Amino acid sequence: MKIGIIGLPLTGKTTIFNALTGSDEMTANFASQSTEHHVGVVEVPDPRFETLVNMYEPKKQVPATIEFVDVAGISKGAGKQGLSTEMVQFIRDVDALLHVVRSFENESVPHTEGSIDPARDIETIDTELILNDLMFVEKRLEKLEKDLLRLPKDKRPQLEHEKKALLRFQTQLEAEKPLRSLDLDADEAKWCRQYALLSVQPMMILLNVGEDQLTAIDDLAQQYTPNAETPTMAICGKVEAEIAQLDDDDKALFMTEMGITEPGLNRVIRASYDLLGLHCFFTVGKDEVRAWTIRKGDNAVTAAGKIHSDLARGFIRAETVAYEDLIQAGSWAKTKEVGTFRLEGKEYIVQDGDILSIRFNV
Ligand SMILES: Nc1nc2c(ncn2[C@@H]2O[C@H](COP(=O)(O)OP(=O)(O)OP(=O)(O)O)[C@@H](O)[C@H]2O)c(=O)[nH]1
Ligand SMILES: [Mg+2]
Repeated sequence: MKIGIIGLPLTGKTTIFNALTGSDEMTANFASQSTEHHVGVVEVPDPRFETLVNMYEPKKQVPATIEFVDVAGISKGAGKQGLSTEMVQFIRDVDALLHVVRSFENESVPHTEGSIDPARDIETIDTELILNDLMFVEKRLEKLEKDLLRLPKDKRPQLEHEKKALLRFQTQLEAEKPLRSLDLDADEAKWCRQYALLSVQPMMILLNVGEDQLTAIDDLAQQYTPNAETPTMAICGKVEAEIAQLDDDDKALFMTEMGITEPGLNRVIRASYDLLGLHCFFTVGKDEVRAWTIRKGDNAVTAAGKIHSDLARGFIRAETVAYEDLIQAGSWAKTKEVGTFRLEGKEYIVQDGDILSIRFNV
Protein backbone atom coordinates (compact mmCIF):
# COMPACT_ATOMS: atom_id res chain seq x y z
CA MET A 1 0.00 0.00 0.00
CA LYS A 2 1.46 3.28 -1.13
CA ILE A 3 0.86 6.87 -0.10
CA GLY A 4 1.92 9.52 -2.61
CA ILE A 5 3.20 12.82 -1.24
CA ILE A 6 2.01 15.66 -3.45
CA GLY A 7 1.79 19.45 -3.25
CA LEU A 8 2.93 22.71 -4.80
CA PRO A 9 6.70 23.22 -5.20
CA LEU A 10 8.69 24.08 -2.06
CA THR A 11 6.10 23.09 0.50
CA GLY A 12 8.45 20.76 2.40
CA LYS A 13 7.45 17.44 0.82
CA THR A 14 10.95 16.03 0.72
CA THR A 15 11.73 17.36 4.21
CA ILE A 16 8.68 15.49 5.52
CA PHE A 17 9.45 12.40 3.45
CA ASN A 18 12.96 12.31 4.96
CA ALA A 19 11.62 12.65 8.48
CA LEU A 20 9.01 9.94 7.84
CA THR A 21 11.33 7.40 6.30
CA GLY A 22 14.67 8.27 7.89
CA SER A 23 16.01 8.99 4.40
CA ASP A 24 18.42 11.69 3.40
CA GLU A 25 17.11 12.88 0.04
CA MET A 26 18.17 16.34 -1.01
CA THR A 27 15.87 19.24 -0.15
CA ALA A 28 16.39 22.42 -2.10
CA ASN A 29 15.88 26.15 -2.11
CA PHE A 30 14.53 26.00 -5.63
CA ALA A 31 11.67 24.01 -7.13
CA SER A 32 13.38 20.81 -8.18
CA GLN A 33 11.02 19.78 -11.03
CA SER A 34 12.88 16.49 -10.99
CA THR A 35 10.92 13.47 -12.20
CA GLU A 36 12.77 11.25 -9.77
CA HIS A 37 10.67 9.42 -7.15
CA HIS A 38 11.82 8.68 -3.64
CA VAL A 39 10.32 5.57 -2.07
CA GLY A 40 10.51 4.66 1.60
CA VAL A 41 8.98 2.00 3.82
CA VAL A 42 7.70 3.19 7.19
CA GLU A 43 6.76 1.18 10.26
CA VAL A 44 3.30 1.97 11.57
CA PRO A 45 3.86 3.03 15.18
CA ASP A 46 1.58 1.03 17.45
CA PRO A 47 1.95 0.92 21.25
CA ARG A 48 0.00 -2.36 21.29
CA PHE A 49 2.68 -3.99 19.18
CA GLU A 50 5.37 -2.81 21.61
CA THR A 51 3.39 -4.20 24.54
CA LEU A 52 3.05 -7.60 22.83
CA VAL A 53 6.77 -7.68 22.09
CA ASN A 54 7.53 -6.98 25.75
CA MET A 55 5.08 -9.69 26.79
CA TYR A 56 6.41 -12.47 24.51
CA GLU A 57 10.06 -11.42 24.07
CA PRO A 58 10.04 -13.10 20.64
CA LYS A 59 13.09 -13.98 18.55
CA LYS A 60 11.65 -11.96 15.71
CA GLN A 61 9.30 -8.98 15.56
CA VAL A 62 7.58 -7.70 12.44
CA PRO A 63 5.55 -4.47 12.68
CA ALA A 64 3.03 -3.28 10.08
CA THR A 65 4.44 -1.02 7.36
CA ILE A 66 3.29 1.35 4.63
CA GLU A 67 5.15 2.92 1.76
CA PHE A 68 5.55 6.64 1.10
CA VAL A 69 6.57 8.06 -2.27
CA ASP A 70 7.84 11.61 -2.80
CA VAL A 71 7.88 13.49 -6.13
CA ALA A 72 8.54 17.03 -7.34
CA GLY A 73 5.89 19.69 -6.81
CA ILE A 74 2.86 20.21 -9.04
CA SER A 75 2.94 23.67 -10.56
CA LYS A 76 -0.15 25.83 -10.62
CA GLY A 77 -1.92 25.92 -13.97
CA ALA A 78 -0.71 22.47 -14.92
CA GLY A 79 -4.27 21.16 -15.21
CA LYS A 80 -5.20 23.44 -18.11
CA GLN A 81 -2.78 21.70 -20.41
CA GLY A 82 -3.24 18.56 -18.35
CA LEU A 83 -0.89 17.41 -15.63
CA SER A 84 2.29 15.85 -16.93
CA THR A 85 2.00 12.23 -17.98
CA GLU A 86 4.44 11.30 -15.19
CA MET A 87 2.29 13.05 -12.58
CA VAL A 88 -0.93 11.41 -13.79
CA GLN A 89 0.80 8.04 -13.72
CA PHE A 90 2.17 8.74 -10.26
CA ILE A 91 -1.16 9.76 -8.74
CA ARG A 92 -2.92 6.85 -10.36
CA ASP A 93 -0.40 4.30 -9.08
CA VAL A 94 -0.60 5.21 -5.40
CA ASP A 95 -3.42 4.15 -3.07
CA ALA A 96 -3.92 7.52 -1.39
CA LEU A 97 -2.51 11.05 -1.42
CA LEU A 98 -0.83 13.07 1.29
CA HIS A 99 -1.11 16.69 0.24
CA VAL A 100 1.60 18.80 1.91
CA VAL A 101 0.46 22.42 2.25
CA ARG A 102 2.84 25.17 3.20
CA SER A 103 2.08 27.32 6.20
CA PHE A 104 5.69 28.15 7.20
CA GLU A 105 7.34 31.44 6.30
CA ASN A 106 10.90 31.19 5.03
CA GLU A 107 12.30 34.17 3.21
CA SER A 108 15.19 32.27 1.73
CA VAL A 109 12.66 29.96 0.05
CA PRO A 110 9.92 32.15 -1.41
CA HIS A 111 6.55 30.49 -2.05
CA THR A 112 5.96 30.09 -5.79
CA GLU A 113 2.67 32.05 -5.48
CA GLY A 114 4.38 34.89 -3.64
CA SER A 115 2.53 34.52 -0.33
CA ILE A 116 1.56 31.97 2.30
CA ASP A 117 -2.10 31.03 1.91
CA PRO A 118 -2.96 27.41 2.81
CA ALA A 119 -6.64 27.64 1.84
CA ARG A 120 -5.70 28.88 -1.63
CA ASP A 121 -3.10 26.12 -2.07
CA ILE A 122 -5.46 23.36 -0.98
CA GLU A 123 -7.90 24.57 -3.61
CA THR A 124 -5.19 24.92 -6.24
CA ILE A 125 -4.15 21.29 -6.04
CA ASP A 126 -7.72 20.04 -5.97
CA THR A 127 -8.47 22.22 -9.00
CA GLU A 128 -5.58 20.62 -10.90
CA LEU A 129 -6.95 17.16 -10.21
CA ILE A 130 -10.53 18.21 -10.97
CA LEU A 131 -9.62 19.88 -14.30
CA ASN A 132 -7.64 16.86 -15.35
CA ASP A 133 -10.64 14.61 -14.64
CA LEU A 134 -13.13 16.96 -16.24
CA MET A 135 -11.15 17.06 -19.49
CA PHE A 136 -11.06 13.31 -19.56
CA VAL A 137 -14.76 12.89 -18.75
CA GLU A 138 -15.76 15.34 -21.49
CA LYS A 139 -13.64 13.58 -24.09
CA ARG A 140 -14.99 10.21 -23.07
CA LEU A 141 -18.58 11.48 -23.22
CA GLU A 142 -18.04 12.76 -26.76
CA LYS A 143 -16.76 9.39 -27.84
CA LEU A 144 -19.65 7.64 -26.12
CA GLU A 145 -22.19 9.78 -27.98
CA LYS A 146 -20.64 8.76 -31.27
CA ASP A 147 -20.53 5.09 -30.32
CA LEU A 148 -24.18 5.21 -29.25
CA LEU A 149 -25.20 6.32 -32.72
CA ARG A 150 -23.01 3.81 -34.45
CA LEU A 151 -23.47 0.65 -32.41
CA PRO A 152 -26.28 -1.93 -32.76
CA LYS A 153 -29.15 -1.55 -30.28
CA ASP A 154 -28.19 -4.50 -28.06
CA LYS A 155 -24.80 -2.95 -27.30
CA ARG A 156 -26.30 0.31 -26.15
CA PRO A 157 -27.60 -0.34 -22.61
CA GLN A 158 -24.06 -0.89 -21.29
CA LEU A 159 -22.93 2.40 -22.84
CA GLU A 160 -26.00 4.21 -21.55
CA HIS A 161 -25.15 2.94 -18.10
CA GLU A 162 -21.63 4.30 -18.39
CA LYS A 163 -22.89 7.58 -19.78
CA LYS A 164 -25.09 8.06 -16.76
CA ALA A 165 -22.09 7.63 -14.47
CA LEU A 166 -19.96 10.00 -16.52
CA LEU A 167 -22.67 12.65 -16.47
CA ARG A 168 -22.80 12.33 -12.71
CA PHE A 169 -19.01 12.78 -12.57
CA GLN A 170 -19.25 15.77 -14.88
CA THR A 171 -21.81 17.50 -12.66
CA GLN A 172 -19.63 16.99 -9.62
CA LEU A 173 -16.45 18.19 -11.36
CA GLU A 174 -18.15 21.21 -12.90
CA ALA A 175 -19.18 22.21 -9.40
CA GLU A 176 -15.42 22.13 -8.66
CA LYS A 177 -15.81 19.23 -6.29
CA PRO A 178 -13.54 16.17 -6.29
CA LEU A 179 -14.92 12.73 -7.11
CA ARG A 180 -13.71 11.44 -3.76
CA SER A 181 -16.61 13.19 -2.06
CA LEU A 182 -19.21 11.32 -4.13
CA ASP A 183 -20.68 8.03 -2.92
CA LEU A 184 -19.72 5.70 -5.75
CA ASP A 185 -21.36 2.40 -6.55
CA ALA A 186 -19.24 -0.56 -7.70
CA ASP A 187 -19.48 0.26 -11.42
CA GLU A 188 -18.71 3.92 -10.92
CA ALA A 189 -15.67 3.05 -8.81
CA LYS A 190 -14.56 0.64 -11.55
CA TRP A 191 -14.75 3.36 -14.23
CA CYS A 192 -12.85 5.78 -12.06
CA ARG A 193 -10.04 3.24 -11.81
CA GLN A 194 -10.20 2.25 -15.45
CA TYR A 195 -9.98 5.84 -16.63
CA ALA A 196 -7.33 6.75 -14.07
CA LEU A 197 -9.37 9.62 -12.68
CA LEU A 198 -7.35 11.44 -10.06
CA SER A 199 -9.71 13.38 -7.81
CA VAL A 200 -11.22 10.11 -6.63
CA GLN A 201 -8.08 9.17 -4.71
CA PRO A 202 -8.46 9.40 -0.93
CA MET A 203 -6.57 12.46 0.28
CA MET A 204 -5.25 13.74 3.55
CA ILE A 205 -4.01 17.29 4.06
CA LEU A 206 -0.80 17.84 5.96
CA LEU A 207 -0.23 21.44 6.91
CA ASN A 208 3.49 22.14 7.23
CA VAL A 209 3.67 24.86 9.87
CA GLY A 210 6.53 27.10 10.90
CA GLU A 211 8.60 26.60 14.04
CA ASP A 212 6.85 29.66 15.50
CA GLN A 213 3.39 28.11 14.94
CA LEU A 214 4.01 24.92 16.91
CA THR A 215 1.78 25.87 19.83
CA ALA A 216 -1.17 26.53 17.53
CA ILE A 217 -0.85 23.30 15.59
CA ASP A 218 -4.29 21.84 16.35
CA ASP A 219 -6.09 25.14 15.78
CA LEU A 220 -4.38 25.54 12.42
CA ALA A 221 -5.30 22.02 11.34
CA GLN A 222 -8.90 22.75 12.21
CA GLN A 223 -8.89 26.14 10.53
CA TYR A 224 -7.74 24.69 7.20
CA THR A 225 -9.84 21.52 7.11
CA PRO A 226 -11.54 21.96 3.71
CA ASN A 227 -14.46 19.63 4.40
CA ALA A 228 -15.57 16.78 6.61
CA GLU A 229 -14.29 14.07 4.24
CA THR A 230 -10.73 15.34 4.16
CA PRO A 231 -8.69 14.52 7.25
CA THR A 232 -6.33 17.40 8.01
CA MET A 233 -3.31 17.41 10.30
CA ALA A 234 -0.54 19.87 11.04
CA ILE A 235 3.12 19.27 11.84
CA CYS A 236 6.33 21.25 11.60
CA GLY A 237 8.41 19.46 8.99
CA LYS A 238 11.62 21.09 10.10
CA VAL A 239 11.20 20.08 13.76
CA GLU A 240 10.09 16.57 12.77
CA ALA A 241 13.21 16.24 10.62
CA GLU A 242 15.32 17.25 13.63
CA ILE A 243 13.54 14.77 15.91
CA ALA A 244 14.02 11.99 13.36
CA GLN A 245 17.79 12.57 13.38
CA LEU A 246 18.12 12.00 17.15
CA ASP A 247 18.84 8.70 18.86
CA ASP A 248 16.17 7.35 21.22
CA ASP A 249 17.44 8.97 24.46
CA ASP A 250 17.87 12.40 22.93
CA LYS A 251 14.51 12.04 21.21
CA ALA A 252 12.76 11.47 24.54
CA LEU A 253 14.57 14.41 26.09
CA PHE A 254 13.84 16.74 23.19
CA MET A 255 10.15 15.83 23.17
CA THR A 256 9.85 16.35 26.93
CA GLU A 257 11.36 19.79 26.47
CA MET A 258 8.91 20.56 23.67
CA GLY A 259 6.05 19.21 25.78
CA ILE A 260 5.03 16.53 23.25
CA THR A 261 4.47 12.85 23.96
CA GLU A 262 5.25 11.47 20.51
CA PRO A 263 6.55 12.75 17.17
CA GLY A 264 3.78 14.35 15.10
CA LEU A 265 4.76 12.05 12.27
CA ASN A 266 3.54 9.03 14.22
CA ARG A 267 0.06 10.50 14.10
CA VAL A 268 0.47 11.16 10.38
CA ILE A 269 1.49 7.57 9.71
CA ARG A 270 -1.41 6.17 11.70
CA ALA A 271 -3.86 8.53 10.00
CA SER A 272 -2.46 7.51 6.58
CA TYR A 273 -2.99 3.86 7.46
CA ASP A 274 -6.54 4.68 8.45
CA LEU A 275 -7.09 6.70 5.24
CA LEU A 276 -6.16 3.61 3.25
CA GLY A 277 -8.94 1.75 5.03
CA LEU A 278 -6.43 -0.50 6.74
CA HIS A 279 -5.98 -1.92 10.19
CA CYS A 280 -4.14 -4.91 11.61
CA PHE A 281 -4.36 -8.10 13.57
CA PHE A 282 -1.54 -9.76 15.47
CA THR A 283 0.00 -13.19 15.73
CA VAL A 284 2.03 -13.82 18.86
CA GLY A 285 4.46 -16.41 20.19
CA LYS A 286 7.99 -16.95 21.45
CA ASP A 287 9.28 -17.17 17.88
CA GLU A 288 7.57 -14.16 16.41
CA VAL A 289 5.25 -11.30 17.21
CA ARG A 290 3.84 -9.86 14.05
CA ALA A 291 1.31 -7.26 12.91
CA TRP A 292 -0.58 -8.18 9.73
CA THR A 293 -2.18 -5.50 7.61
CA ILE A 294 -5.72 -6.16 6.36
CA ARG A 295 -8.57 -4.04 5.07
CA LYS A 296 -11.27 -3.00 7.48
CA GLY A 297 -14.12 -5.45 6.96
CA ASP A 298 -11.93 -8.41 5.96
CA ASN A 299 -13.08 -11.74 7.36
CA ALA A 300 -11.13 -14.46 9.17
CA VAL A 301 -10.37 -16.46 6.00
CA THR A 302 -8.91 -13.43 4.24
CA ALA A 303 -6.84 -12.70 7.33
CA ALA A 304 -5.63 -16.30 7.45
CA GLY A 305 -4.67 -16.06 3.77
CA LYS A 306 -2.37 -13.13 4.57
CA ILE A 307 -0.31 -15.44 6.74
CA HIS A 308 -0.25 -18.29 4.23
CA SER A 309 -2.54 -19.50 1.45
CA ASP A 310 -2.66 -22.94 3.13
CA LEU A 311 -4.24 -21.36 6.18
CA ALA A 312 -7.06 -19.93 4.07
CA ARG A 313 -7.53 -23.12 2.06
CA GLY A 314 -7.63 -25.44 5.08
CA PHE A 315 -9.26 -22.95 7.45
CA ILE A 316 -11.14 -24.56 10.34
CA ARG A 317 -11.46 -21.92 13.06
CA ALA A 318 -9.71 -18.76 14.17
CA GLU A 319 -8.74 -18.78 17.82
CA THR A 320 -9.40 -15.16 18.67
CA VAL A 321 -8.69 -12.89 21.61
CA ALA A 322 -9.21 -9.13 21.54
CA TYR A 323 -6.05 -7.19 22.37
CA GLU A 324 -7.53 -5.62 25.51
CA ASP A 325 -8.73 -9.01 26.72
CA LEU A 326 -5.26 -10.52 26.37
CA ILE A 327 -3.70 -7.67 28.31
CA GLN A 328 -6.35 -7.89 30.98
CA ALA A 329 -5.98 -11.66 31.35
CA GLY A 330 -2.19 -11.45 31.30
CA SER A 331 -1.66 -14.55 29.13
CA TRP A 332 -3.24 -16.54 26.31
CA ALA A 333 -3.97 -19.51 28.63
CA LYS A 334 -5.65 -17.21 31.14
CA THR A 335 -8.10 -15.90 28.51
CA LYS A 336 -9.59 -19.42 28.33
CA GLU A 337 -10.15 -19.44 32.09
CA VAL A 338 -11.83 -16.05 32.16
CA GLY A 339 -13.84 -16.76 29.03
CA THR A 340 -12.57 -14.09 26.66
CA PHE A 341 -11.03 -16.67 24.32
CA ARG A 342 -13.24 -17.26 21.27
CA LEU A 343 -13.41 -19.69 18.36
CA GLU A 344 -14.53 -17.77 15.27
CA GLY A 345 -15.63 -19.10 11.89
CA LYS A 346 -14.84 -18.11 8.32
CA GLU A 347 -17.25 -15.20 8.15
CA TYR A 348 -16.02 -13.51 11.33
CA ILE A 349 -15.05 -9.91 10.61
CA VAL A 350 -11.62 -9.46 12.12
CA GLN A 351 -11.44 -6.46 14.46
CA ASP A 352 -8.52 -4.07 14.75
CA GLY A 353 -5.98 -5.48 17.21
CA ASP A 354 -7.42 -9.02 17.35
CA ILE A 355 -4.88 -11.66 18.20
CA LEU A 356 -5.42 -14.70 16.01
CA SER A 357 -4.19 -18.25 15.87
CA ILE A 358 -5.56 -20.14 12.88
CA ARG A 359 -6.61 -23.80 13.16
CA PHE A 360 -6.32 -25.40 9.76
CA ASN A 361 -6.00 -28.71 8.00
CA VAL A 362 -4.60 -29.28 4.50
N1 LIG B 1 11.47 27.37 7.96
C1 LIG B 1 11.07 26.21 7.46
N2 LIG B 1 11.60 25.82 6.30
C2 LIG B 1 11.20 24.63 5.79
C3 LIG B 1 10.24 23.81 6.45
N3 LIG B 1 10.03 22.70 5.69
C4 LIG B 1 10.83 22.83 4.61
N4 LIG B 1 11.55 23.99 4.66
C5 LIG B 1 12.53 24.45 3.68
O1 LIG B 1 11.92 24.63 2.42
C6 LIG B 1 12.82 24.26 1.37
C7 LIG B 1 12.15 23.27 0.45
O2 LIG B 1 11.94 22.06 1.16
P1 LIG B 1 11.72 20.70 0.38
O3 LIG B 1 11.44 19.68 1.42
O4 LIG B 1 12.81 20.44 -0.57
O5 LIG B 1 10.39 21.06 -0.43
P2 LIG B 1 9.68 20.19 -1.56
O6 LIG B 1 8.22 20.41 -1.38
O7 LIG B 1 10.16 18.79 -1.54
O8 LIG B 1 10.17 20.93 -2.90
P3 LIG B 1 10.04 20.39 -4.42
O9 LIG B 1 10.32 18.92 -4.40
O10 LIG B 1 11.06 21.15 -5.18
O11 LIG B 1 8.65 20.72 -4.86
C8 LIG B 1 14.08 23.70 2.04
O12 LIG B 1 15.05 24.74 2.04
C9 LIG B 1 13.61 23.40 3.45
O13 LIG B 1 14.66 23.51 4.38
C10 LIG B 1 9.69 24.28 7.69
O14 LIG B 1 8.85 23.61 8.34
N5 LIG B 1 10.14 25.48 8.15
MG1 LIG C 1 10.99 17.59 -3.08
